[in-house]
Amino acid sequence: MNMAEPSILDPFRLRKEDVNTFISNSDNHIIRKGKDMKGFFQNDVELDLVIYEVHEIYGPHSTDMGLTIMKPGKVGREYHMTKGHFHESASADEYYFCLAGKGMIIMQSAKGEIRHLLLNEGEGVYVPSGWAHRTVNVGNKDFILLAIFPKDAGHDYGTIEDEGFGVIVVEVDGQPEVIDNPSF
Ligand code: S6P
Ligand code: ZN
Repeated sequence: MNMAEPSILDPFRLRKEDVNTFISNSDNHIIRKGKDMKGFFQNDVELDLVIYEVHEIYGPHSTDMGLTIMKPGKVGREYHMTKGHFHESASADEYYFCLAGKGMIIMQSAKGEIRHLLLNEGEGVYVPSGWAHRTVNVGNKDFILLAIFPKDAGHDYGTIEDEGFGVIVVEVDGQPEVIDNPSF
């Protein structure tokens, strides 16, 4: 996260129709392409393929927000997914709300416990502190996810980049299935 000044926000309602308002107020824009995710999927990924984008708004006080927009698609049998991370701060938990599409949140604790939750439009998920989290677009349209997290959360990408999650999400007969990660 860079050190840009926090934006001061007026009260606002965020629906899927308001995504462009969020984007035009964002303080930081991240684009993750295949070349940023080498080694994350079981198969090789096309280097210039945009997998997802994140628009962040730095709140003026204790929280920041991230809006993740994930393109539908697969790399081999695996659905598009985020890199996934632990938070650097041991106490940083997070709330996710699905504004559009259909996704799955994979969570894994430092002890190795694994949970996966399906998220449809209008549904939310609580990510407790100490759990790594990854988002997977298991639908056939953009998956749009709002995240709210403490300013000091930080991202520890290294652990997941090195070890991965214990499960992957693949398409089987047109449906998402969570299976053991053969590379874990
Ligand atoms: C931040 C929050 C999200 C992710 C975003 C992209 O704590 O969990 O905003 O940053 O979904 O995922 P990743 O793993 O590339 O940061
Ligand atoms: Zn997070």
